[in-house]
Amino acid sequence: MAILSINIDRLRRDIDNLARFTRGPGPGVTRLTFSEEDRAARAYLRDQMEAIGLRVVELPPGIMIGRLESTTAGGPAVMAGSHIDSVLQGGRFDGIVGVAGALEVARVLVDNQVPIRNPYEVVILPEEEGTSFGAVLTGSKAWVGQLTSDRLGQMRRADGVTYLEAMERYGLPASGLDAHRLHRGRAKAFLELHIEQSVVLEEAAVQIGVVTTVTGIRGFDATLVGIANHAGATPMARRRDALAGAAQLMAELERFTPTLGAHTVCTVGQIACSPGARNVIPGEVRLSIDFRDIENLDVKWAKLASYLEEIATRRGLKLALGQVAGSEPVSLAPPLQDLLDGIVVRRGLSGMRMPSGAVHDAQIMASVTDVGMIFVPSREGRSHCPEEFTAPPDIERGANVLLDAVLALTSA
Ligand code: HGY
Ligand code: MN
Ligand code: MN
Repeated sequence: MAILSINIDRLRRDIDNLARFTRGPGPGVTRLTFSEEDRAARAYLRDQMEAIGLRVVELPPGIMIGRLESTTAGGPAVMAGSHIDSVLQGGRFDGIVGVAGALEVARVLVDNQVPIRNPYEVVILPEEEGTSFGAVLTGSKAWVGQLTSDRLGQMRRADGVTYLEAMERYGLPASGLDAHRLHRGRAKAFLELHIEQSVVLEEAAVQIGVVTTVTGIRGFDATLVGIANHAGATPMARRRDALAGAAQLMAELERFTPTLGAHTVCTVGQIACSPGARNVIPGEVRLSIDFRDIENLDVKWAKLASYLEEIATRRGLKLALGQVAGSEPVSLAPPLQDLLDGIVVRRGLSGMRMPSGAVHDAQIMASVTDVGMIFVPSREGRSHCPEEFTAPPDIERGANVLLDAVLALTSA
């Protein structure tokens, strides 16, 4: 059979159309799990998948699957996909390139009546970013059974609604969670095409990244407690200022983290100060801490945490650290890395193997099947912001690598 290729115009149209499902006002894309914008994006994807004859289902915990049946004997499904939820005021490409890419691959299979031995499934995963319910990778974790129904019943959005309640309001019964769990054996492989979200490919002028390892992550809520007091009447030497302590803690965290390793990163992305008044010394500050590395997370975090405790104690503040999320670093399947490398060479592209500093549902799917990830360059490494951009020719190359991988896995 002649070499097949994806149609970048169709793929770009999907990316543009999906970018319209965003909560305004504000720049970039804000699409939260089980929101009206999420519902509209899913309806769009359902229409696109049904239009080419895929059978579409939605399952608890909010997974959407478009399935193309095997033309021969059947067997476990070859899955490709990613997520459609976003961070607050994020970009148009994160997650979407993998979903739209997987959909475009299905169109190529259908248009060309490609015989496939294994069924092919486009998989759309919910709440990857953790924007609504506070923990990354929630949908994939719940699907493979790493998060229980009880836990989903405790995870709350800012308005107090739990994941389970939001899912039921969306129309998916909580009682179906166990029955629809993804067990080993149901998938032959899971492939995720994704933007790189860093500068490595661009700076090396390489077209395709073949992911070797996906970083591990720990998410913490930190609370720093001091003493609220009068801003005018309390001398500087007698203060227990929680916000000034938080400022020192953040500065030290930035200084200390690189001493732990080349791949160690740590971010405070949210901060809330109480009572938050101009003339009151802050009595309590809450911070989010996102800590990542590709190895030895617990040992490194223990060092950092004890240093943070030391700073708090020196200032007479109490520091409480509660873990809200965590995933281990995962090495992706070597045979799929080899397969992707071979495709890159056969297509005449430049490629390199690389770790991922972002987390991905792929690392959770790796607990039940072989996983491969394809990266395409991000302009200036920008992501999780409205400026996120990947050029169409880069997306086209990545989607063609995905296509060839699906062809290889469904026919082998
Ligand atoms: O936070 C992450 O690494 C991912 O983009 N959800
Ligand atoms: Mn993201
Ligand atoms: Mn993503």
